[in-house]
Amino acid sequence: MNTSIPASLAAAAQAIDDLKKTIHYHSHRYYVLDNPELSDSEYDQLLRRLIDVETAYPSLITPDSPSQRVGGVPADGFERVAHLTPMFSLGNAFSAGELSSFDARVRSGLDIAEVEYVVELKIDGLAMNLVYENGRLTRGATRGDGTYGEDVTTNIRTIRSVPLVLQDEGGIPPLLEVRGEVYLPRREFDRLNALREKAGEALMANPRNAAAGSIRQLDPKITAERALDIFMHGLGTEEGLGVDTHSAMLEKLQLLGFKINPHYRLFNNIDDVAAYCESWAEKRVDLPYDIDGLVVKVNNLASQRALGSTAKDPRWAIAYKFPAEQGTTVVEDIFVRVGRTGALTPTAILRPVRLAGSTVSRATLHNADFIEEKDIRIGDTVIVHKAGEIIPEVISVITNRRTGSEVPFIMPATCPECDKPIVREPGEVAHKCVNPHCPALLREGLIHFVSRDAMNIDGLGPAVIASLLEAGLVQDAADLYSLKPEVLVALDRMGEKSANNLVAAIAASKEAGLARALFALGIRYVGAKASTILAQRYGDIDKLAEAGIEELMTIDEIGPKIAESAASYFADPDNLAYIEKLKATGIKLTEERKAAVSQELAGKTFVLTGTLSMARKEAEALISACGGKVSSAVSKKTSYVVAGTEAGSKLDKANELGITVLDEEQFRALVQKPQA
Ligand code: 3B8
Repeated sequence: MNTSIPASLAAAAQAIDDLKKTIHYHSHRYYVLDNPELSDSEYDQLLRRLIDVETAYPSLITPDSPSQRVGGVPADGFERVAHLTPMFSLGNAFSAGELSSFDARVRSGLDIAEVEYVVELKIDGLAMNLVYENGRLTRGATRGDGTYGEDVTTNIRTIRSVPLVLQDEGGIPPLLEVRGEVYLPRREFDRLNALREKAGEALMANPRNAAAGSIRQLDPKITAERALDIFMHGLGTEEGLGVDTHSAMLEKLQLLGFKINPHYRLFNNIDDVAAYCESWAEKRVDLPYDIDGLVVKVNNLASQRALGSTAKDPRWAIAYKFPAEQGTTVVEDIFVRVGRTGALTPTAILRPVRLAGSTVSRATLHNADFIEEKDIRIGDTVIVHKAGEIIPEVISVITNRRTGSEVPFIMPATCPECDKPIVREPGEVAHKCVNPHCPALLREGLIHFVSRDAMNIDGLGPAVIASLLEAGLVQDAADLYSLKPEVLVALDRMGEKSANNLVAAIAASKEAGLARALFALGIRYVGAKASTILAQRYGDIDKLAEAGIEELMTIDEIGPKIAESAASYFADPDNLAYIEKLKATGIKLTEERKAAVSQELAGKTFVLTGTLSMARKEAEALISACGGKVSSAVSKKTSYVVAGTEAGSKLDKANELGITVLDEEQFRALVQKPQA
């Protein structure tokens, strides 16, 4: 290899171009195909040579150069960026039966008897969205809230199996948004943790957390040192890819230079899908990376589009999760947390144990009754249970392991945060701090206010909230809206860019709408669902505030507990003053109503059977927009049975009971939805 530095800019440009092409070729063979032609040292020499030439001619360094994989300069924070197409998360199935229900929904939604499914491993990592423009990687972003993610392009470039430039195999798509899962191979996780242990640093809980932590490093050099990897498995916006099935898309992505997980399979019926999923429950331990289940997808892309998505998940894909796992460990301590309502929640600190693919080191103990009933003591050996992402639970104590040195837990008599006495109202399970000025209430209330299902403000984690409170910058959530970047930068670990991003995120949340704002208020029993129903019904917080308890009780799905709690919240002048303060910040406390809510079908119960040309969820939404309810079984109380094609036993039952049966056309007329 020529090792002299080119004498002219033009010669250097040519040399760099040749080197880049050669290195791209070999790096794809090495990192994606796992089939290198060069030894490691030969490859390193090429890279060294490229860096030498680029160092002599820095103006020729481009972001797609393989030299940039070692990481650039540390960032101040991550920019919030919009995905071209939103990224959804997947609904879960925990059994073959739940897969069958998914299959039934898919077939009824598509109105076809047989569906082709593709089944992939569900890599337990971090969802990533990559954008290629004219074949060049221009952006890598985390999933974030699905609409906006964090721009982590510099860190993504350090992952060797991410192509910086696509391979031209019969045409480069002008625009390609691809999705994948970044993960840390188990060996690499063990290696990093061994290093940490030696250095006396805290260990990382599991490969997924380690991958997430590595991607969110502000210093890309640290990311580059960790052998992250990625499997691509999906599409966002694209132009010119020219595929019509998911499996053809995977093959196409592979030709373009992406790494695809090889264990995907096609099936024509759900029983075979379930058998394949179940076969991985044991085989997965032999994989060099963690999976937390499998993903079942409708293979045909047009069918995927036809099925569409609910507010949260696609209707054309589902995650099959392995059944929960149990294990034994030791309760090392029990501590008490004060929640948003003042309720004390005892939490067990466990000796870390690996369950269902992650390390468990805490379990909720709910309340004093739970602890007493199970007789859980500090020092006990216990059986813990974990299912999916659900918080681990203590199932039982192995009493014959007791040594006599175990210490029973006693609920503190005073609040661990404000020292005021703890009370337990008769008939209530929770011990509570009833001090309205307890700092925990405000802190936890703010954490709830900014959380994902509430105002969804990115960059306002518990640590930042704690610093804001400590610095006396906020007295309530409304104060968040007058924070200025100049003030925020004075906080611990807050750079200028993060401060600007945070102020922008807070401002953006003003548009979240009434449903979220209502949920954010944290009115007791008024959860995300009730908030949506109330927002749809009233469209404006002032109208809601005027509705008394009797009126609220007439709303379907709003029970007496919710109605009472909401009515008494809006009867309190302090709360009304607080709402005026929120309004003054510019927060939108109104909501456009999805459908003109005629209450024509109030009190009517519908049963849907057979196949309709609209998705079942859409039919359900139309019914509920008109005030009706949907039930799954036909009874004397059913008002209407809507029968599509191939309606079965429910139609027979309806005829037997003399219930009005509607065909699709009659149904559409009733809910005022003409055929599209
Ligand atoms: C739709 C399809 C989310 C996912 C998806 O290996 C959607 O497909 C998704 F809304 O999250 N972790 C995969 C994996 C994840 C997803 C997916 N496919 N193989 C994964």
